[in-house]
Amino acid sequence: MTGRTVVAVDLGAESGRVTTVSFDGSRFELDVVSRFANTPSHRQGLLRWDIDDLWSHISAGIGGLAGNGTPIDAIGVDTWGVDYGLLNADGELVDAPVSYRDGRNIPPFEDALRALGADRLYGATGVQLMSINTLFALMADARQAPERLAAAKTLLMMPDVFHHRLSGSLVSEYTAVSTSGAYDMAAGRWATELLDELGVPTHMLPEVAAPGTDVGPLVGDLATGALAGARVVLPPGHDTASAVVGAPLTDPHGLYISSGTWSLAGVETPAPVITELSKAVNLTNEGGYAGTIRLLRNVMGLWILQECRRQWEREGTAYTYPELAALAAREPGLVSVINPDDQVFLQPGDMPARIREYCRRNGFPVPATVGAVARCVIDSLALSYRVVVDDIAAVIGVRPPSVSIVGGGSNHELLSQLTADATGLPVRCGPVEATALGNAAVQLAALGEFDGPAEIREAIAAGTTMVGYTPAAGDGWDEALERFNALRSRPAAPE
Ligand code: LFR
Repeated sequence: MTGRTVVAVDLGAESGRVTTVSFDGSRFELDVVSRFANTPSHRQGLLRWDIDDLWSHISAGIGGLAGNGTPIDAIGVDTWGVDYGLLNADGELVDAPVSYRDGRNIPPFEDALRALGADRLYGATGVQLMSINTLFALMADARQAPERLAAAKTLLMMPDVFHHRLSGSLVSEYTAVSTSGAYDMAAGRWATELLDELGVPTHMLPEVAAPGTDVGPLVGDLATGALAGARVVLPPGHDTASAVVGAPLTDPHGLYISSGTWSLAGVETPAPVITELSKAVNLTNEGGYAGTIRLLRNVMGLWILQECRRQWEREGTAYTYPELAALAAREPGLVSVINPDDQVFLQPGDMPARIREYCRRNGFPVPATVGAVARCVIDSLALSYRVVVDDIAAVIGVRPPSVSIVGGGSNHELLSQLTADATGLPVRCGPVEATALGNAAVQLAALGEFDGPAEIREAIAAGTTMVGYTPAAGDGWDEALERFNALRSRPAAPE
């Protein structure tokens, strides 16, 4: 037994966690040492992240380990994708990073599509065209706040903003960079020609480092006691990339769904798949661990239900997720469906009202009750996954034979069962902590504990009790799929 302990910091767009992960040569042991909220707020006209608040929680969580008897071998941070911080020549943030949910990206996104076309944008990067991509945020900076970019010496993707605070490192991690829509996935370099054409300066783009890179020792006041010898090791910095490492896939073409605020559904491939068809169905090629590619679709995910819940709370009733699932389960299925990826659902706000308006506009029965709204969202997510299975099958020529759901959404029983029903595939759920496990396992691999993803997944599978769902023979899905596809091919509604 070797016995190593690393710290996995995982920041989602709603909350963050600091977890210690110990590995004794066969089993993982996780201990969440701190949990905190991550709430963007409007400042200077934009929806921004509070990096100092996040850092105070992260450093308090890590700092609390200094007095423990267990030495910490390494620390790594993963976060949501696409967002970035701009650092000046002194290594300080030029200003508070902007959230991808701010509406500022939408005009540049539409302009770039008009000016260059989807072919050029997709062909240059291999990344799903979405308004949230870093590329469009950088265009917004270049247009509205050129001084931000002029003052920037280095752009760091969000995980690396924290790796910089931990170690002084000024590189950006590959999987995080791969979400930017500004990186050429086939060539493995920043898509500088594309950025030039769109008027985005490139002087601040950093060197890109692979997951597993040791970027130096922990520095500063934190480096004391049990933390004195800790290294800062880049995990897959994009939370989804860490979650996919933590997904106990056994089949090479098995579909994973990393289920949380977003649902990231796809397969692992050995190389980017950038074809006419992958472009037509808008599948993204994000970078994975050990040279793999995550060929996936970004589906809006449980965000819609989270926002509904917040609205109902504002109106006076605080439902728990299990309560919402129970209310939804009592409703008849597939009555009204929405396209979760419609732009109208992206920004925070009164989501139940938007869903009702969407159903009215598209000629579906308007969901009147809390249960009916929740059911509409859950059915629609299951249909989205079915479409991903169909699209992946068409693009790679192999139909995924099974589905593995990981992350916080993997304990959502109704959604898991409906995913099995909608796709006709067996579904296995777990682990809930796939992201922290994947993050930690890559650090442990860098320390010599694992020899690649297969070994990592074997160890994770051995330590996880997974819950299985078998597709129920049911009708209605094919007909609902037609309605759903008709919605998806309609142009987005005017705001
Ligand atoms: C999930 C995630 C998705 C990314 C979205 C926005 O947490 O990282 O993969 O598309 O957040 O960054």
